Amino acid sequence: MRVVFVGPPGAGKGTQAENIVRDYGLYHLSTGDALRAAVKAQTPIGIKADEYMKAGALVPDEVVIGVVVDALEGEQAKSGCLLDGFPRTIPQAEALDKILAEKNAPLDVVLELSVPDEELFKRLASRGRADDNPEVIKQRLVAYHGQTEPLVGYYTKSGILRKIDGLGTVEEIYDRIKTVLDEYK
Ligand code: B4P
Repeated sequence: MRVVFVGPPGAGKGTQAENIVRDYGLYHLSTGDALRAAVKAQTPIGIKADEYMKAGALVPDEVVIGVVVDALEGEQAKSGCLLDGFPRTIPQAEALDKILAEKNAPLDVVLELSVPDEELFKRLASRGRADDNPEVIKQRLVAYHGQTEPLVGYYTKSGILRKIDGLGTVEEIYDRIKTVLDEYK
């Protein structure tokens, strides 16, 4: 099963991804985690990504697509994966379609985790990561609505989008996710 997780910053993608990969045995690729690791290690990609992440902007497509191509080099796409926070733009979605088509391993489902902006502000302010201050959160939401939300139309057209209500406890939301994913097992 190949799954994409789309949702605004703080929607709980990372939180729910942990449950999903544990129960469904999927390879987990979080571009946010991969980029943060690259920043920490000060690799050339990390040095480049850092300035964008600090400002709440998306890291350029060619950088992130490179990370994903490398990460999916092996059998992960064939045996099942959860792409968490990728794609985040239409060009990224088109690149992913191409990568997966070459492997003859198309996406099964795209989960859109939806949470209103007011709630996202509350969650992120209490998390306190380096990019969680109010100004940067505002920028990340602008980037989400402008660059990432168009993916909802893109995947609705391909007929694989499923919307998940992201309000409630972590357990309640995970139950909604399981109900959908069990259809694809
Ligand atoms: P990500 O690492 O993907 O982070 P995120 O979108 O902020 O968070 P997520 O939705 O995973 O929230 P979480 O579970 O942690 O991206 C970080 C940055 O990397 C981006 O801004 C961008 O610059 C860059 N980037 C990544 N991918 C990219 C791409 N493809 N293209 C370009 N740039 C890219 O939850 C947040 C908080 O809410 C936690 O504190 C959690 O405890 C809490 N929470 C979760 N569920 C809850 C619930 N049900 N109720 C209450 N609180 C909850």
